[in-house]
Amino acid sequence: MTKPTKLLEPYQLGPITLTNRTVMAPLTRNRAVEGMVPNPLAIEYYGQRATAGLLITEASQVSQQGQGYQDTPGIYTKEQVAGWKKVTDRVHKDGGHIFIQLWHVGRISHTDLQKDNGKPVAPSAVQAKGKTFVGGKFVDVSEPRALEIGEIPAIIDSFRNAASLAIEAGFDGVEIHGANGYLLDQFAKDGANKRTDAYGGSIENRARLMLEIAKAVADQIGPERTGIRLSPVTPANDISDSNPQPLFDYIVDQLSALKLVFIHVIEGATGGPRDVAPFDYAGLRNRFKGAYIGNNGYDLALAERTLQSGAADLIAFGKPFISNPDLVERFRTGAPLNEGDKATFYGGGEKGYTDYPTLKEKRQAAE
Ligand code: 8OZ
Repeated sequence: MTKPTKLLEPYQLGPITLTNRTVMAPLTRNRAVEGMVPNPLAIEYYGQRATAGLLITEASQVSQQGQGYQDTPGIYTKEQVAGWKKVTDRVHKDGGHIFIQLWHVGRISHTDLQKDNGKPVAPSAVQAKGKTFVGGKFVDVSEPRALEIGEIPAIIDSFRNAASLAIEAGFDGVEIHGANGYLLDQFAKDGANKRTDAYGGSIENRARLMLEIAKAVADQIGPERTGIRLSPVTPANDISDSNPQPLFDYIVDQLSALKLVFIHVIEGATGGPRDVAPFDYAGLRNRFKGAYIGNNGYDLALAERTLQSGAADLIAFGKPFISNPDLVERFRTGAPLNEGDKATFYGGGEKGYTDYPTLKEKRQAAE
């Protein structure tokens, strides 16, 4: 059995002291209520997991245009801010820290979710091969339209505004969703970006939107409260790039110059093999002055080994945190983990959300 030592050490992340080096990865759960307000059950759900060093919320759209699946929460209305405030209050009361993930899906959306049933927006009018979940079923994503260059400032504003609302809602900071084939990843990668203006073509041009948003958010709430998630080689949501290494080397150099507090890197294929394509993650880590959060398929042994080797500062766990609210305690004691129930990952209520037992509850139930 691996005895974690480094994983359970505190870590200073900008102005906040994390009690350990585990991060709860952002996890889409599709349980938002009317007005895309977080479900009141989210208070209990995140509260139960407050022993993670850092919680990162499920991806939360910065505008209606940025939504791509049914019942994902937003961070653009006062009702949403009020809903999130209850979540952050609980997590802080329970001794945890929490960032919100700011999301714009770009072309991974459906006309049913868009204003006046319009087309989703994207760098270019290229439909992704993939599905989204709307109206209770999986359907093909819609054909998008290319954003006009004049619309880009409003997209940047929507992230700046969401970041400001996040602080109002009591979050310790934000993670910009730059990964998994959503808008910022679509702009960055040449499989989806066919533009010929200042936002397409060269690496500098394709990275521009992600970096302008990172700068706008950091200027608004402070770089020490701004992180970003990246997925250099994932094929998720039909995204691809012909040469990701120089692209992400450039992006990370720029993010480092902006003094972002962390990069959160999905190593390999999201939720799949870590070795899907050759990529030098250590190179990214060495270029970046802030914290490196490693993610994707880590178990306790790999997490501890990675931290010990210095290849990462923090490790994010996704699915293990769905089914183990007391994941950190289980790691500390070497206890077995609960299995997750895939049928309740997306949508629904308490079942598979707030009802996974802690070790203590399991023991009490057995008595
Ligand atoms: C699972 C289902 C829907 C969205 C991501 C936000 O992959 C997501 C997501 C995950 O980053």
